Amino acid sequence: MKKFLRLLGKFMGTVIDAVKQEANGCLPNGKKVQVVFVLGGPGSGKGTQCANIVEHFGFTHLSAGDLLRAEIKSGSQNGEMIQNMIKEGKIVPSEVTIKLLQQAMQENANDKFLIDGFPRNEENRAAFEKVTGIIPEFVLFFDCSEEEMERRILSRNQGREDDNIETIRKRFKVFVESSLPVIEYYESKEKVRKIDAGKPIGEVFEAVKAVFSSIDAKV
Ligand code: UP5
Ligand code: MG
Repeated sequence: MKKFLRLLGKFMGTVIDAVKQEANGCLPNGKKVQVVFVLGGPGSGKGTQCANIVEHFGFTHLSAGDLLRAEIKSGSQNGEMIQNMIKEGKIVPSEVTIKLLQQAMQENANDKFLIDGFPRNEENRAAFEKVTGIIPEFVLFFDCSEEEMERRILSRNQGREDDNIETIRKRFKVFVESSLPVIEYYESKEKVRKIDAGKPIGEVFEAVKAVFSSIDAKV
């Protein structure tokens, strides 16, 4: 009986290692990281909730949009192209965004990352997986009506060039046509944790906390 239990324990350990391996990946410098993708429409509250998650669960927040905006400001040779794409609500080529995300993960001492606003289309998703080998632990999806997202963005006042009604409509269209299929893909892999993001910030975070706490309990 003891021998059987020992063997069972060993087997379970191997299974757990395999599962962990599947949800992780390596960066070019060999660093192993754990990644959660945070997805949802424009203004659904990704950035707001990521700030809360960082405080409570020790992740580092990487907003793909913020990294691209920083790239424009840095005067990089891609800056003008990125700026034009963002103004039109279009998706910047994968290689640009993936390079920025990879660099940010390598430069940061943490090994747990929230990647906010990426992948935005199937090509982003497949390219990231191919280049980095990283499979997300899970995908947090903030589900919110367009009416509410529009209201939030229009009252945000952060001076973002894409926060005007014309670009907002384009961003919504790109989200439905290109980004929702990514969420459907992860749904088929049972990786999506869907949150009702139309509620007040505190209530949304309660739901988010429940997701992260159950992960913590498993580790
Ligand atoms: N707010 C938040 N939660 C609230 C709540 N529950 N109740 C009431 N108000 C709430 O929130 C938006 C506003 O709503 C804030 O004022 C907040 O206080 C309030 P925020 O947390 O900022 O929402 P978020 O989902 O982060 O909205 P954001 O506008 O940043 O989302 P987008 O996905 O549109 O923007 P992102 O920066 O990710 O991308 C911008 C552009 O960059 C894209 O359109 C694209 O052109 C380009 N891009 C790429 O090409 N590739 C990428 O990988 C990423 C971006
Ligand atoms: Mg944001």
